Amino acid sequence: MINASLNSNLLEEFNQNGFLILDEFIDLQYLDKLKDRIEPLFKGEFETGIEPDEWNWKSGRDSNDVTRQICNAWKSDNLIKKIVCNSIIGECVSKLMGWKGARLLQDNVLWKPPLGRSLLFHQDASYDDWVTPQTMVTCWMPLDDSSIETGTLEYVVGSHKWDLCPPSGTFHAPDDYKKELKMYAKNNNKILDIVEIKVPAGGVSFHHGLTWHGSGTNKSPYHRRALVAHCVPHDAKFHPTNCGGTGRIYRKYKMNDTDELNESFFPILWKDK
Ligand SMILES: O=C(O)CCC(=O)C(=O)O
Repeated sequence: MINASLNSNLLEEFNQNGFLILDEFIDLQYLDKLKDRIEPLFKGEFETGIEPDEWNWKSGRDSNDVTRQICNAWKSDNLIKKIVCNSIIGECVSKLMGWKGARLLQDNVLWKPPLGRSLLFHQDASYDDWVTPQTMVTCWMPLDDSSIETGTLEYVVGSHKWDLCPPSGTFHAPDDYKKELKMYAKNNNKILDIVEIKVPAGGVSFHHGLTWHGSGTNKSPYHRRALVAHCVPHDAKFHPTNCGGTGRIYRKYKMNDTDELNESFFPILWKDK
């Protein structure tokens, strides 16, 4: 279903740039089936009967020109679960980050329709201060060919070597999706080297949790859909007190008398033997 092998050159590329693109990752035979799952999800049709944790857009209720996002569709749909909970993702992200294992903290289904607006430049790890260690790596899997015209993901090359900057600004459809990034760069004397990535459907881009990234408006007549797995080390725990970022939603999964991230809500994808 997913195939990848990472060699030392690819690991070096990730360490150098803060991201790594592979043109082939998900078997192409699954792409149409995966795309077919997306519209029903945004209509509230859930195969497992379980509602996802976050859901910013509903068919018929919300404006058409925003990027549609669902968080934790794996709980609602078994095919999406097979992708975002795949052990190959866990093994790849562990190797990239030098971890002994990886756990899914959260997935995203992203659907940017024609004229779908931008997503704010941010660092993924800045949203997970409720987890310790506060780190992350993201596996971004486009289901459609992505390019500058379709509002692809944009990275600031090398920004994974910068400090963590707390989240600020509107995430969905901000007036200027680079505003916070430009402010951070100005205040910290950073030079911005931004690349708009081109990844074919079925490929993957991994990025470090500190890598600044965002995406512009879809100016093409085509839909731009992606599945995303946000991963943390397998032995990450709930932070004892922090509940900022997305913690206001996910701390409800903390069990009594333990800081462990429970396997039922944050599945382990892969562990070194
Ligand atoms: O697909 C996008 O436009 C943004 C995705 C993103 O922010 C992420 O995967 O961390």
